[in-house]
Amino acid sequence: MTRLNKSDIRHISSGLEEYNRELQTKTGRTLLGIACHAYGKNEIQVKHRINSFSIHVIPVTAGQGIITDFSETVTAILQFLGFNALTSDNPDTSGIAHAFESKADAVMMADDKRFVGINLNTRVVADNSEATGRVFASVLDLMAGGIKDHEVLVLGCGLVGAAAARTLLFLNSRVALYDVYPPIAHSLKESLSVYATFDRIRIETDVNRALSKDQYIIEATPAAGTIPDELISDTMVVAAPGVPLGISKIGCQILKNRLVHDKLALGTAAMAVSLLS
Ligand code: 2YH
Repeated sequence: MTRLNKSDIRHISSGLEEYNRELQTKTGRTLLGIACHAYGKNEIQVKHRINSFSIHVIPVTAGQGIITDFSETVTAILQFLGFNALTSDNPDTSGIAHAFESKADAVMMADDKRFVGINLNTRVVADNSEATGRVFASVLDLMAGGIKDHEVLVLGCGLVGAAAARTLLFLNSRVALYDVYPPIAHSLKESLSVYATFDRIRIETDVNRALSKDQYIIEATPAAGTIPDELISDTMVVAAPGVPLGISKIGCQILKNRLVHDKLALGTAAMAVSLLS
């Protein structure tokens, strides 16, 4: 599981306006619009509610401890969307207690294993891996103008790739699953069989062949260089939640508006929208 570091998040807050414009160009929707699309929510109704929905972001010192600016960046993303968000002055237990005492609607917090949002009224838990996979699958749906009946190559079958694959099946697309550890792809195929018939799910073993054939890609691996420059076609469209990004700088230039990648913003936006009751 990738742990973000200071340099991963340094420019997120100051780049939100620009990223929002970039998303509009690439998908036709804003950061909030994409998160609403992922959860089937009406953006206008959501906009009416978010400024009174209070979220405390609580720094967590457990395990490897606090990542400089992590909580502040999550708060900045939430505020950018219009939520009534703040970074708690108190970490850990004190932060949770203070959130309840001040009647916050939700908390967001991350340790080394999970980044979650919890609605303190409804007890709904939003998991970052799940929300990230779901929102990036929705990005692909928007970029494709509807992903229904298209095959999507899912690179990386961990928690994020699994959530993306599940969402794509809900959107009636077909998925080809690839993981460097084939048993992980096979086990995901088994668990996805409750959502779709097996003819919509296949295992890919030859990733280079698949990359030269498939147009739509979810890049959800924790590795660099998973999509080599020479395999990027003029029609390839990539939604990439993986950190680090599996595409070189040149690859990004080739893909241009056919690539969406970020390290925190879309996943956080999706979590927050899913917490609204
Ligand atoms: O980055 C992480 C974990 N790898 C979970 C990621 C889930 N997709 N956690 C962030 C830790 C933040 C830290 N405890 C803080 O600053 O509060």
